[in-house]
Amino acid sequence: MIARSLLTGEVIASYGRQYKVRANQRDFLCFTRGKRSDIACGDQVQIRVQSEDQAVIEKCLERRNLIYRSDQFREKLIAANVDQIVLVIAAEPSFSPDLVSRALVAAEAADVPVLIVLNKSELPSFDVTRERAHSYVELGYEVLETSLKTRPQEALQSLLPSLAGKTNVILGQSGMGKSTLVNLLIPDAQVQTREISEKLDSGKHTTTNAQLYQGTLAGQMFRVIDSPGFQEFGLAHLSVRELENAFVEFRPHLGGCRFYNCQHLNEPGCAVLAAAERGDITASRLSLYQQLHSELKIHHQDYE
Ligand SMILES: Nc1nc2c(ncn2[C@@H]2O[C@H](COP(=O)(O)OP(=O)(O)O)[C@@H](O)[C@H]2O)c(=O)[nH]1
Ligand SMILES: [Mg+2]
Ligand SMILES: [Zn+2]
Repeated sequence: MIARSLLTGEVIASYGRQYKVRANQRDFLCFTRGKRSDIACGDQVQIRVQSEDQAVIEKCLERRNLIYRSDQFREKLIAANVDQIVLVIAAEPSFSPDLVSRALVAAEAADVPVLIVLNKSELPSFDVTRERAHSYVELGYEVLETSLKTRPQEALQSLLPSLAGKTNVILGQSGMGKSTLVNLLIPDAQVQTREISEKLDSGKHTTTNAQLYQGTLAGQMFRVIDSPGFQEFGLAHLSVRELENAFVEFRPHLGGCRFYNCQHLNEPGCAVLAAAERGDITASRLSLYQQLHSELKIHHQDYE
């Protein structure tokens, strides 16, 4: 590899401000120039080769989509250019409906389909979980039940058709079974992780933000991006417009409000509030919308 040459590659792992980029079937440990940290696992980037295994990211190419969380102060990029979000939830530890709903809103805002995996189906408390998750089915989301630990082969059979041929990013709170799922889908995941982190400077211990794995099962190719579990899921970066559209069941009512810039909080003649009044929108979803609205960075509606 000629030093200083420019290559295009894909970010296959991110560790804070360091990245692993695969270009021309080789892996490079990459840094960004300056303080730039707006690069995500799955991004296509242009790198300038510095040595046999190091390079600098010069440019991030245009993304198809970006999954990220944010609060008032910072943004946490999760993954870019994905085909599907696999949201893992379980009976124990019990999942937070608030976090799940926020992840669903993030998915809709990025226009990425979601597959919900209800894991630990063999546990006695599973019936309660299924009931609590029923609202997602009603919203139209695909929900699959698995017991990744006790019935892995069965889980694979039901999951594979939905994952094959796609780049899937796995999201969920910790303890739900994300790593169990990655290890089941990618039997050599630990080897891939080791290979990727080998060249990282061992003196500076870094945590992995996200990592992309490639797998083949039953002749089907797919990719999986593993991400750390989250305890919070802020969406402060959305506009009001993006937020209202991210609630799938709001969509038929948007445009029916008396005021063109209605924010569906307490305005007279609001079609969303009227739908909630009739029970077409649940109280918990409306209150999540209003909570997220209060957390937005920009509160004005940008209509052109
Ligand atoms: N009972 C039960 N435990 C499971 C199942 N799948 C995973 N686990 C366990 O749940 C714990 C958390 O799993 P892990 O994959 O590390 O979750 P993560 O934090 O989301 O990555 C581990 O002890 C797993 O063995 C399941 O289907 N049933
Ligand atoms: Mg894990
Ligand atoms: Zn309204």
